Amino acid sequence: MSEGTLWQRLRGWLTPEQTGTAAAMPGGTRMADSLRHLLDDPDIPASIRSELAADFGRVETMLDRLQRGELHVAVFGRVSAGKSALGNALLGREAFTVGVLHGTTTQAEQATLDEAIQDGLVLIDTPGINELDGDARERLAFEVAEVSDLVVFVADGDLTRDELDALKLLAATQRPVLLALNKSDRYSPDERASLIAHLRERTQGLVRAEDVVAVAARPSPQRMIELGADGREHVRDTSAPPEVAALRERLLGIAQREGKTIAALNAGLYASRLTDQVSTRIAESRRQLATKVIRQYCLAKGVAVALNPIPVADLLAAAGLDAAMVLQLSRVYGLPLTRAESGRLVAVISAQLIALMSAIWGVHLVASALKGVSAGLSVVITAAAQGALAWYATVLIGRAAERYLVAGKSWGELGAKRAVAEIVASLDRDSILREAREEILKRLKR
Ligand SMILES: Nc1nc2c(ncn2[C@@H]2O[C@H](COP(=O)(O)OP(=O)(O)O)[C@@H](O)[C@H]2O)c(=O)[nH]1
Ligand SMILES: [Mg+2]
Repeated sequence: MSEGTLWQRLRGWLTPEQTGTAAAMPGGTRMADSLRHLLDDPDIPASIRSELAADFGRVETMLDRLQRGELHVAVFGRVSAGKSALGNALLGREAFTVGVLHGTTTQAEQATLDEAIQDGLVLIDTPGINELDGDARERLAFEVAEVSDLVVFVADGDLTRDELDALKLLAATQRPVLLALNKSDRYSPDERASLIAHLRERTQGLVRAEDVVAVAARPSPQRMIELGADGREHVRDTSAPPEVAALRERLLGIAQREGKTIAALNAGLYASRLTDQVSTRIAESRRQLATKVIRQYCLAKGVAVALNPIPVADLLAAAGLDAAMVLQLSRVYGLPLTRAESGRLVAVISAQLIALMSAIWGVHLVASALKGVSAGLSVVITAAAQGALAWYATVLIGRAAERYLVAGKSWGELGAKRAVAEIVASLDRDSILREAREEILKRLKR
C-alpha cells in the first residue's frame, strides 16, 4: 500500500465528516461540539476573552484540526539522531533538511518547530535536545507535546540520561510516545535485537514494548563491488531505501486503537484546562468588582452614619443602602435580583447579624469600635466610630450576600445562620474597623 493511501485511511478514521455518523466518531464529534460551545459561550466576558486570547486561539486551532482530521506527529530526540531524516521517510518526501544542526541553538526561544503536511499527516520536526539546558529542554518538550497528538522519540543507540529524562517529560504529558531506534542499518540483526530489548526494558512504563521499534530513515549507501564488462572491478554506491515500515505500522496501530480519540482527547485536555482558567478568571474579576462595590457602599454608609449618628442597634436596620448594594452585587454575579428580593436578602442577613451581635458582641463591639480612641473623645471621633460600625455591618452584609450569590442563590445545606457566622468569623473585625475609622475621619475633616 502506498504512503498516500495509508495516511488517507488514517485520515478517514480521524475525520468525523467522512465517517458520517456521530456514533462512528463519538469522541471527536462530542469534543468538537464542546469546543465550539466553549468558543461561543456568551457568558464569557469580553475582557476575559481578550485576556486569554492566545488560549482561545489555540482551542480554535484544535477545533480546526479535529474537523480536518489531521494527525500531528512530532519527532523528538538528540541532534543528529536522524529526526529530520525520519520525518522525511514517514512523509515520503524531502520536507526537512537532513544533516543540518538546528540543535546548535542553545536557546529554546530561538528553536523553531518545522511543520510539513502530507495527506493528513502533519509532521513536526524539532531541534535537537542535547544543546539545551535542562529547563530549556523541559520547555521544548512541553511545547512539542502541546502541538502534537503523538511523539516519536528518535534515538540512534542506547539512551543517555538526558534522553531518558526528556522521554519521561514527554510521557508525562499523556501523549502516546513511540521510541524509534534509528540508523539500525549500522547494527547487525543480533545487535539490533538486543538493543531493542534493552531499550524496551529501560523505557518500561513510559513506552509500550511494541512501540519501541528499529528503523533506518536514511541508511548509508551500500558499497558494491561489481565486475564490469571490461573485466575490472568497479565500486558502486547504491542508496538503500528507508526502512520505516515497522514504525509506520505502529503509528497506524495507535491511530486505529486510539487515534480516533487522540486528537479529541488532547483538544479536550487543553479545553478543560482553559475552561478552568476561564472560570477562575471570571470568579476573580467578579470578586474584585464585588469588593469595589462593597467598599463604595461601606464608605457611603459609614460617612452618612458618622454625619448623622444613630443608635448601634439601628445600624443594621438602616437597610436602604444595603439593599441597593446587594442589588448591584447580584448583577456582578450574573444573577440579578429584583429590588424586593435584595431587600429580603438583606433582612435575612441582618437578622442573623443581630442575633450574633446580641449573643456575642454586645458592648464589646462598641468598645472595639472605639479602640485606640483616647480620653477627651471629640464628637467627630465618636461619630467616626459609629460610622465605622456601619461600615463593618455593610462589609458583613455584602460578603454574606456575595457568598449566597456565588453558591447560585443558596445558603447551602447549613443555612443562613451558619453561613453568616462563618463570614463574621472569617473577617478581621479590628482591622476593618480601623480602616473604616481612618477613611471616614479623612472625609469628615474635609
Ligand atoms: N546510517 C544512517 N544514517 C542516518 C540515518 N538516518 C539519518 N542518518 C544520518 O544522520 C545524520 C543526521 O540526520 P538528521 O536527520 O539531520 O538528524 P537530526 O539532527 O536529528 O534532524 C545525517 O547525516 C543523516 O544522513 C540512518 O537510518 N542510517
Ligand atoms: Mg534536523
